[in-house]
Amino acid sequence: MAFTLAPLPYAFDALEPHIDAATMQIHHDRHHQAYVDNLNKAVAGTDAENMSVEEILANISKYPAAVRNNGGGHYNHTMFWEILGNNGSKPSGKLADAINEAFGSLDALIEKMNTAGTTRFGSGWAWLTVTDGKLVVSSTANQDNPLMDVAEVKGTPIIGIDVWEHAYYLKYQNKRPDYLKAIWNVINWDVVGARYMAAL
Ligand code: MN3
Repeated sequence: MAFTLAPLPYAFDALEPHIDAATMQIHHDRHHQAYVDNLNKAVAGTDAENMSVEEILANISKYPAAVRNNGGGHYNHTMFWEILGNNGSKPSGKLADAINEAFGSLDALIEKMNTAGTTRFGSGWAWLTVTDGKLVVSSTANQDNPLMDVAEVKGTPIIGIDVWEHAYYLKYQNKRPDYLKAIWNVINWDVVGARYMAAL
């Protein structure tokens, strides 16, 4: 059973003006499609062909780099599209309580995530992860993520922010901090809250 690219769950221009339509279209239709295609090539004829991407990531140290890069790329982008949306939501319920407990406030969490994203040299991701029931901020290089057995901070990611240049260069050029500031306007906190509850 081959891995497939799901359609973007909203229009390409749904995140305007914070994330532009051209970036979303290229990012989803070309970059994510390439991760899916290359993952399928990398697992063809191996045991991983019939595993879920989560199962593969949990034992990623046993696989070649092509599986790590493209399996991570497929998982990370699938989650990225889901946690974005322009619905004006805010953290609520148990997630809001957990954010306040761990970081003091939503603004403090955002600042910590943006520092993680800004200081990640080269390409990678900033993460909010549930680790042993607690919320933790971290970052990874390339397409690594906290589900991988090689990750420094392991757990279940509930927010992942793509800091590869392809995620922001058309609109923000070299200004990664401006992109990171803007993206918090289009986080779908209802989805993040559901991911949090599922991760506990
Ligand atoms: Mn990307």
